[in-house]
Amino acid sequence: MTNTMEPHAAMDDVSFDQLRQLVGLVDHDSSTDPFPVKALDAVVFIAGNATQTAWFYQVAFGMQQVAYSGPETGNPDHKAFVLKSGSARFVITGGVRPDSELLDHHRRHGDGVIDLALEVADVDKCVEHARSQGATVLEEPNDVTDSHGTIRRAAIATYGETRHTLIDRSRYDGVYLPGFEAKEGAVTRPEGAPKRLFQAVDHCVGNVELGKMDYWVDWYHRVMGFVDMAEFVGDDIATDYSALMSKVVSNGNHRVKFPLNEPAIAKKKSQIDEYLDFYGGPGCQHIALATNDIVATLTAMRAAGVEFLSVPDSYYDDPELRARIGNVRVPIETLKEHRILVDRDEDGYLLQIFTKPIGDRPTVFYELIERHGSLGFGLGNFKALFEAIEREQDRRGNL
Ligand code: TYF
Ligand code: FE
Repeated sequence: MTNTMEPHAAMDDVSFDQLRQLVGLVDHDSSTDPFPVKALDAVVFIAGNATQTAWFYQVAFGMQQVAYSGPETGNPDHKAFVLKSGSARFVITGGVRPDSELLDHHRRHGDGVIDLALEVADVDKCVEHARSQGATVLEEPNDVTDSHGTIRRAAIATYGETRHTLIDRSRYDGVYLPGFEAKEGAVTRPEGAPKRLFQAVDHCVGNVELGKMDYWVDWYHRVMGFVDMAEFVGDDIATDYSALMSKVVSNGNHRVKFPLNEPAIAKKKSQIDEYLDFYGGPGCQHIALATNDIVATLTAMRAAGVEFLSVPDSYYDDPELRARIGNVRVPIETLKEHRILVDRDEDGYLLQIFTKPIGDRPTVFYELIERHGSLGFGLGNFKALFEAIEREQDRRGNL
């Protein structure tokens, strides 16, 4: 153990300045923050077969396995694979023993996100504040130690059966957490492949029940000191075409952004209702991955078999879009070829594209996002995007 560790252990070789551009950071004074959050520590998934899902993220998302916990390391209950891409960390877990609680969770919800773990400097302060605001504390602050040092951790409940584990890793220099051993995966990177396909997690979206969006927005304000981000989908857009309402909360410097969706009454079953039905309640709907080369990222993912939503030619041929977008890094013909969406606001522009659901249930999917100054979420694309999502719902037999 040395005390010369990086202040942001999860950052790796992605610098703070790169992150500023990649995920749209703003300046923030955390000294007055009741619940200062440094970063998203990890997105923790449950999978019906973690062994194969970890393989999928290496092959299709270009992630690198760095650590492992399981029966071979003294953890008979479940396996857990730790994967990295830049500052992003995914942990894929799956039950081994038939009586593992993870298997009960999986029976209820299928593959999905069980934990949006947050790196914080002061676990006790955060838990004390959360408790004072009525949050459910699932795990009291406690120390876990191994030869690499000590982690202080706790956990609070958020929407559905999702949790936020809080982790202070400032006194720890191991590869992930005590109980894990450093272990690379067996997948070899193809010759000439990009070093990585994405650099950071941009945002993680939660779907909550009808009428509960404002409750959860207020919960993130009160419990975690999160602030509103400008963009949201209000009643006007909801009733016209989106079939959902959405608001975005973030920590002070926007490093951690959590949009929250609820279903809206529409002609057809809302995509959010479809999620709630198939997931069995509220949960994490999509994770947006920040890339600085969306064309290269999605080309590599498509080659590995990942399927993306498609918008029609008319999206690109619309003179209004062309006028509004102006010049962007990628020629519009290239955007059209790859079906990449583009949006511009007063701060800049962004490029984005969405995968189809990646598992058996129509629940979790991914977004790739390349930001150039824009702090938004692609509001100008909502109509085209939601029509594309509804076409997929129709193919699944939605009324
Ligand atoms: O995160 C967002 O707000 C955008 C748009 O079901 C979006 O990615 C919102 C809801 C949704 C799909 C995409
Ligand atoms: Fe998104």
